[in-house]
Amino acid sequence: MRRIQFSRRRFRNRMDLTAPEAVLLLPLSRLSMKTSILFACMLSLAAVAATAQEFKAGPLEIDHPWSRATPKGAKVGVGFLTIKNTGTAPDRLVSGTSAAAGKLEIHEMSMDNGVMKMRPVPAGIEIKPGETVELKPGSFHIMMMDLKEPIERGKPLKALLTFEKAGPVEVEFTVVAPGATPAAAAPAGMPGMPGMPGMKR
Ligand SMILES: [Cu+2]
Repeated sequence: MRRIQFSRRRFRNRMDLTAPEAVLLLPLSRLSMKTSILFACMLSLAAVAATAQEFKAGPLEIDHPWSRATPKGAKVGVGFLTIKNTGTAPDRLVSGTSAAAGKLEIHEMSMDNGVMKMRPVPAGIEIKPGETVELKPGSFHIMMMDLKEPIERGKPLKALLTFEKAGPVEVEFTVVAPGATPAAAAPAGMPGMPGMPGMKR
């Protein structure tokens, strides 16, 4: 009997407290929700700004160059990007250099008797007018050979890419975690590509 009275009193006390509080809390919670939505928007904008970098060389648009962090002592790194040719003449990515690497090579990965292999593409990559060529895992990529130091996550990597007609253009690779694929670089619905393991040189 006593217990019931006690709990009832507590219940009433709580109700008395929550009634005015509820009035105060409603706009407060709305405000915090708005703030958190705004904050989320700001965060996603920052993420876009960090990954969706665009560089121009004449009629060529180079979109979000990205690379993967490498373990200590690793001698090779890899770079990916998208090149769009908005012009009327074909062009060709022929070479590149970077202070971070001894040399840059243009490579292609392909299946050879069920084994993923990569090979240099000395002639470079052609980008026809109106065409978009994607350098991506499992396909064309820029191989960074003889790395001077490991490629560090979050530390942009500068390189100079040279096109046959558009000439040289400085780009900056966004560096993601090893094995990671930036969302911007992997269109929805695209199956995850296998990384370097299993690849023979
Ligand atoms: Cu390669």
